[in-house]
Amino acid sequence: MKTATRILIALLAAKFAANAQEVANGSFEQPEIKAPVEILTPGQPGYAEAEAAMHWSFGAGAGICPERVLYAEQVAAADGHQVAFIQGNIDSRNPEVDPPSCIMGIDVTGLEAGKEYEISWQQAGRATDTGQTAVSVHIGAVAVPPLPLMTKEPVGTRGEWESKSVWFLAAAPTMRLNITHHILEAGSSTVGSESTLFDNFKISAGRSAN
Ligand SMILES: [Ca+2]
Repeated sequence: MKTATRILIALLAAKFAANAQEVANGSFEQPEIKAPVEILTPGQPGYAEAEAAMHWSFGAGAGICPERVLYAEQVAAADGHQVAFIQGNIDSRNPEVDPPSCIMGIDVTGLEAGKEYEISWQQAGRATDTGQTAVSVHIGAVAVPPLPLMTKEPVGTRGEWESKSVWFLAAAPTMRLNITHHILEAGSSTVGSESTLFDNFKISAGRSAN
């Protein structure tokens, strides 16, 4: 291959990489959770040190968990070996209140304003839960009110993954994606303990809006 061709390919690859849209750590495999740490959640040992590698931010009651452990006790990860979880609390049973403690979020980067993107992921109710949980999804940019992409949609499975997706119109190169967890109906377990697992967030290539 001629040198000029190699340089052209390298330049094109660099340009593509610079524009590539991304949900960083969408499979929650970073950082790898090793003993003595069981899970990564705010206030737990190792959480603050792990924040940069996680890319996501988690409210209290949310975080990253290995498969087959605690919140994911009876579930293999949908992708890789780790998942995210959000556990509701008693306040989230009030439909008028969405406490920040039930939220996880990330800055989605590399977007082109005016193009449409699809965000897809997999979610599962905790296998041992008996109540009914729900998920809301919002996306926003600085000075732009968060746009609801999904509002209190009930989680349809327990202990099994279901595939979900939403489309949004990019308003800026970086937008904040927030996932909010609700308890619609408390189960027979400890009040407010209902949890939902998430894995494998991905984003499509941008398409021109109609
Ligand atoms: Ca994973």
